[in-house]
Amino acid sequence: MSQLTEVVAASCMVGIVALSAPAFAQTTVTSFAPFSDPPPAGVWYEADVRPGGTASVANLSGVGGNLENNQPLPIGAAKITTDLTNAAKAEVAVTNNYGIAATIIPTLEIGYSWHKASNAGQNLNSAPSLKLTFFNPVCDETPGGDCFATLVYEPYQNGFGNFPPLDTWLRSDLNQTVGSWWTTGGFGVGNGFGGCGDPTCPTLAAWLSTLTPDFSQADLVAVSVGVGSFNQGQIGYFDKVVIAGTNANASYDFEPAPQFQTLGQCISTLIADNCTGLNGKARATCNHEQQMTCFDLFNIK
Ligand SMILES: [Ca+2]
Repeated sequence: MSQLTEVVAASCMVGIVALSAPAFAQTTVTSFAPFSDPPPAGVWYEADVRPGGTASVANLSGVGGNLENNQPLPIGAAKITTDLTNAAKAEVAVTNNYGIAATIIPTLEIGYSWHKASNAGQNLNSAPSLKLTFFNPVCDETPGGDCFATLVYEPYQNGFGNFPPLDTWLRSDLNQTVGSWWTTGGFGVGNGFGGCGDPTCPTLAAWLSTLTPDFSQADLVAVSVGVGSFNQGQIGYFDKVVIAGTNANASYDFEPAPQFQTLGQCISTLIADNCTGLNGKARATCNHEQQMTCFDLFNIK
């Protein structure tokens, strides 16, 4: 048994790893749960998938090009699509008790990698957008307030050009001053319907200082990624969603379902392949993510 294999074997057996440990664990997501209300915390689910829209986890092995070779976390990614109808929409989300706006916006670090694929007849502006939904269960906004608002980050409004690059993995890492967001309305401001009435939408810090005090006490309850509606012909991919600076930090890697029937089979493969067998890319050493892959796949913490 090589020294490396011993390290891997020992790590797998005890589940404790000292190599390049990230600030928090990476979670592997192999599918989207069906819609439910309320959804289980921490579970990615089909928050709003309408006719003509699809949400799945794609295996990118063998597709070639930038999509396969530059993906942030091989071998798979989330895939969201719309057909050539305005009604089509595909939005997936994860919910949790992330904390209230006043507390977490100053510390929030949120990012995702996204890819907009070529598709004849598609809307060329849109790309997978990132959404933050805030809800204040005790406020009483009038008039028209429901104490609920979703802030939407659109790549085409954020420095990627009016027509974001096609067939290229790109990444957006956002915080209170990096990234601008339009609002679906609430907390004293009407629905922006995709715009802001201004070339630049407000940052999160700006929203925190301009919306009503009820917003500052609202909980961030959901993080979503979506395409549509009124964005026809989208083939969007996303991966490596990182949510930090909240009460429920997480990093998500979207991967096809494992071909392993048992945890032992998974670990055996990991060891036999010197860590290369689980994600399709050779690496010099087994890093933390690789070592935790089997445990994540079988939901063993
Ligand atoms: Ca992945």
